[in-house]
Amino acid sequence: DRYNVAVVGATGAVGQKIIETLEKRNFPVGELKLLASARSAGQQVTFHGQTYTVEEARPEAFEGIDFALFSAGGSISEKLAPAAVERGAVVIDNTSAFRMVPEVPLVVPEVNPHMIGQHQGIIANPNCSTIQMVVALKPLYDAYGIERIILSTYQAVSGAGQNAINDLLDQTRAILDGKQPEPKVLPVGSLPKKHQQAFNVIPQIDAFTDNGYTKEEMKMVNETRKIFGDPDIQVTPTTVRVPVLYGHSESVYIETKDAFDMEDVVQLLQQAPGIKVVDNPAAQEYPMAVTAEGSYDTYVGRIRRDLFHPRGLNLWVVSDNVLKGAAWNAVQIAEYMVKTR
Ligand code: A2P
Ligand code: 11C
Repeated sequence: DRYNVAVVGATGAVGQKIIETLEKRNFPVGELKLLASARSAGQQVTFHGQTYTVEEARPEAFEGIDFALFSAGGSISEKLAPAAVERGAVVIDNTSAFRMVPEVPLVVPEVNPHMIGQHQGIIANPNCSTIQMVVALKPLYDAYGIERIILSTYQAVSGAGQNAINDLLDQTRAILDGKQPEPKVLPVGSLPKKHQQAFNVIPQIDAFTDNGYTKEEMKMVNETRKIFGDPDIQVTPTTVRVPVLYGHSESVYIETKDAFDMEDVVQLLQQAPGIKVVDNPAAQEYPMAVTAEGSYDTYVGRIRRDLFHPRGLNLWVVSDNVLKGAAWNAVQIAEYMVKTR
């Protein structure tokens, strides 16, 4: 069986990786539609040696499509996802548009694949920084329960799209040439004030909400609770942008409900799907952004018990934000649906 697939946002940082992932995984693609804004209509993309032409995303483009993978921003999903569903497609949406809608499953296949079957046309892909954290915490959640999570992120610019990648490279080049960089994108593309990202760390990802936390931080709170189906987990996040192109890193501290043994913790992590443990301090081995770049796995290292809290545990969690954090998680959901139908 073959499936007709539409990629919405095909020219973007995530869209390009979706196409690459479909190809690498040999996903049974029948017809392939590459959709973006009118600006890129006509652009050509190669897939399995064949040339495809990018088209403008319009409701009619979803005629006959089985899977529509969206990553063109929330407003495009709000407008076009219902049009795709009406035409019989299953939408796997990378944006935040539908994540917190109660009827929409918010899925990470390693954590809550059982939710996929409950979809009513739309399945939401969580935020990249949430995905890698819940993959790492899932085996520990199941074994010991988790009472609270305190975390800080070190996020790559690719999370903010292709323009943010280009701008970090431009800024870096300008500074190396002894020029003053002119920041154009970060911290928030849609807000007028910009900060230098090259050689700098910015403690703001997305806009601030009324409670002093950013939208990115509130995604980590709300999405984590929804994915675990546990409204009581306490999550306190600080999300930060660093001058890295690909790969989000996270310092994650948890307090479990039940007591744990450190050897068991390491073994549970080693055996869990989607996780690679890299944790050998004596050899200076631990996950880094460059370790994860290009990989589908979530890397965990620096595993150590808190010095004071008996049920406190520290982890360092790294994953490729555009792969497991977006493109791969979306294709993985589609693969799961194909396998279980
Ligand atoms: P385009 O390249 O034509 O602007 P990124 O996250 O890297 O910024 O990518 C965003 C993706 O969303 C791009 O593929 C972009 O296409 C697409 N996009 C932006 N605006 C629209 C729109 N109005 N309709 C369809 N796709 C859009
Ligand atoms: C970032 N996590 O790294 C953000 C981007 O909700 O899918 C992810 C936006 C989203 O900038």
